[in-house]
Amino acid sequence: MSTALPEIPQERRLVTAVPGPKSAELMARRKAAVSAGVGASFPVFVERGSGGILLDVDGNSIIDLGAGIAVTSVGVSAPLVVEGVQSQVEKLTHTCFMIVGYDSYVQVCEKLNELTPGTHEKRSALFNSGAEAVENAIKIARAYTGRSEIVAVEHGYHGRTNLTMGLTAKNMPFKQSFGPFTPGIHRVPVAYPLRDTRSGEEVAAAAIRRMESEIGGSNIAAIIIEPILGEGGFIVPAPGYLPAMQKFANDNGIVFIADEIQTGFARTGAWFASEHEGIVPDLVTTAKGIAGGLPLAAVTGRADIMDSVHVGGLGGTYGGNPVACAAALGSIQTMEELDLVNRANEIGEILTTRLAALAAELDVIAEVRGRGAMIAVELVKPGTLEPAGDLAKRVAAACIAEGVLVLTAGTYGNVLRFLPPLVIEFDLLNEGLDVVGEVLAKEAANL
Ligand code: PLZ
Repeated sequence: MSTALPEIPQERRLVTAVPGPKSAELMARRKAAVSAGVGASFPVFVERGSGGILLDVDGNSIIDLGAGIAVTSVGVSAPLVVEGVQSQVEKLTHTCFMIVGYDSYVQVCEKLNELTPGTHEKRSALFNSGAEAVENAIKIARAYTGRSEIVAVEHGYHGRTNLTMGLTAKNMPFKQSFGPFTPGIHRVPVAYPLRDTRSGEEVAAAAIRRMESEIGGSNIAAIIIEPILGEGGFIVPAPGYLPAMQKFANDNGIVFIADEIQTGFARTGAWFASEHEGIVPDLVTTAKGIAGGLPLAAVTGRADIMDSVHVGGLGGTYGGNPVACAAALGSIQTMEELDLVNRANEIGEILTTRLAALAAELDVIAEVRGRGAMIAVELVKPGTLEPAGDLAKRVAAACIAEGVLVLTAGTYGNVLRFLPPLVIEFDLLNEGLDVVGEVLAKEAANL
């Protein structure tokens, strides 16, 4: 089935200022119709996309270095995702899987059980959003252990629902004025190499001392950690931290949950980021890259844990919707056929080489870090570790005006993060990085 739309050339091309007049008009309508509580990183509206390009409503071709926050790893409207969705939507839009089944739900679970770390027997359950997957992972861990307490880490991000806000570390904009949060959540240190010179093992030991003294290992149902902390600023915990935390969990009958919602599905140059440190989590949460832009999320894990919940305890009207499942199967097939795991590593090479060269010239870059196609630079006031959050914001705003979309992140808002679609052409990626380099040099000079 063909959409008959002309192909979008893979080139940066500006035909108006960005934002152009049509985007400006839509921004005005948005202001009158949409809650002010829903933010907008950029005042731009987009009509189409493909590969590494987003085409805005004014006809500008913008290089996409964000992939909708690590979602469209196979590109926006990837052919196999479009085909899968189109044929599915004609046949069956919904049954509610808890009422009567359809095979694509089972296929997605089979694929998740196969691809997530570890060869043990696994089960999966499907949901709509990352936050919902995290909520369910916590429900499952509590049911399995019969315990209540949950441990999350500093700089962690897990969502915007009440439980997941509680797990999320950063106050603004995620938690401010939305409390109180659910009880039973504790936060322990994470190894943040740039800002903490201790080894991964030392930070884990401090976290473990805290858990033992303040909570008691036997009261903890789950420890939840992102193997690379996404919204927190692409913090790669110092080596040894994750294995030590997992060992403590295993030794104490605690369910170890890896939140791979941002890091999963080929993004970091492995199917899952846990693999980089040989971690085999008890449960893994996934979303974002799983379905090429359709809303789908999952919890996958040890069969005995996943099956410990009473029948009917997990579900929801739309979880694992057939159209979203068809998109996931198209997205996963694309990743396999195009070997996007390997491509993420190639993209990572380009990103780290180019950004390291920039860091050698610009003393506002304190660190280049990340894995695969999940790379960031942390910006500081020169000669200090004082975060330069305004600079990151100004760079992102100036980049979009030049036709390059770059996202910010970080507890202090001072991180530029690069999450290009994994299908982006290397020339286009390099052109995007040329622009970022020029803009950063110019803005840093005005610090
Ligand atoms: N866990 C690790 O990265 C979503 C949030 C954007 P949802 N991250 C992007 C924003 O400002 O809301 C995320 C994540 C990790 C959970 C989530 C939550 O996933 O699909 O946004 O609910």
